Amino acid sequence: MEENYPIKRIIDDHGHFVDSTFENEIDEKLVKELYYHMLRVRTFDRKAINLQRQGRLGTYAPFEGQEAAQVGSALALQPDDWVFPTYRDHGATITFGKSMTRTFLYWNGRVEGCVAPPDRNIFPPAVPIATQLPHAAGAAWAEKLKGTQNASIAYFGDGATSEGDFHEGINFASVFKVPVVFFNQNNGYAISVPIEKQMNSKTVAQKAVAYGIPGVRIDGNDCFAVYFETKQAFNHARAGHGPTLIEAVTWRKGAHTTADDPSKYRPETQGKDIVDPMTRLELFMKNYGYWDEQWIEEVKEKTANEIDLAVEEMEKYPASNVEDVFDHVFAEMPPQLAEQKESYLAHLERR
Ligand SMILES: Cc1ncc(C[n+]2csc(CCOP(=O)(O)OP(=O)(O)O)c2C)c(N)n1
Ligand SMILES: [Mg+2]
Repeated sequence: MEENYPIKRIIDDHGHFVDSTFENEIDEKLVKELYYHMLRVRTFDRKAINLQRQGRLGTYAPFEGQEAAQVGSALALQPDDWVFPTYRDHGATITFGKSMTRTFLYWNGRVEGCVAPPDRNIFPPAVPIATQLPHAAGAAWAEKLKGTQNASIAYFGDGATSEGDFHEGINFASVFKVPVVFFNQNNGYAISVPIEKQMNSKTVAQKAVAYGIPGVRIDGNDCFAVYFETKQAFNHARAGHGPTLIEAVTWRKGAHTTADDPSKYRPETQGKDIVDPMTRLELFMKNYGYWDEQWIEEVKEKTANEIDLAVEEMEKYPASNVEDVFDHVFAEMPPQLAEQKESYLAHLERR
């Protein structure tokens, strides 16, 4: 089965073309767009970890190492598409247009952090694993019934493929032939569980066979492979041919969250041979004459200023309020929940 799903690459680890299919579509605009967004979200990610360490942000889920997968796929979307992210996909949502301020607010436990800009269809991050797949299929179905060209993308991890919602979402999307892209980031682990203990299939992509839809396995650290394969999957969806399952093979460089210590379960040397996605793009830019020192300095400065401003904005909000956890679930609070809220507030009072 693994042989049927070779990992597709456009550039190699040294930033040289290995597949020329899309060579004519790779120009300065696209290269700089990919680099700019990858740099921007990586800087955001590192800042968020620092803020958490300083006690200025709550628990945070970092995505360093997955920038090519998240940015490459987000840039393949059209503005009216729907995005269903997990707690690790803020690289994708920020690229698609979610504000950095609101993304910080989410990690500070503020409900405002779940709000997307009015001109972008971005759902709040799904923390319950795989629950966003049926939602993505449903939104795509609605677009199909309305007769639009809009599609949806569901982001999810390798661990999510063990959940019932993964199968329900993909089966439904396949049966109703709805325009959705199931974008898997296989980063090797579901918290401390390595993929070999998660499943007996050798790839995630091969699971597409069971639903009669295309399955594609790509190098998730090659931003070009991600961008062009996601675009193809969207073209397929918009043309009325239904969903695609994409497996982007990548690597989570850091911890599962800031509350996790990967040295407890990941061998020290594991992943050290994987070339960082930004390094690969930098090498490509140097190899093919796209490297522009002055422009790089400009985007670094622009990004640093943007992030400082977002932190400032975030810190103007009041601290998170535990009552929000109870207050925003139902339009009218059921008695059991009211009781739980009261009892929890009394507990805090006693403490
Ligand atoms: C339904 C459900 N079960 C368990 C958890 C606890 N949990 C949080 S993250 C996670 C691992 C998910 O791994 P994966 O899908 O590979 O995504 P990654 O974190 O690697 O991006 C688990 C089990 C949860 N959030 N929801
Ligand atoms: Mg994972």
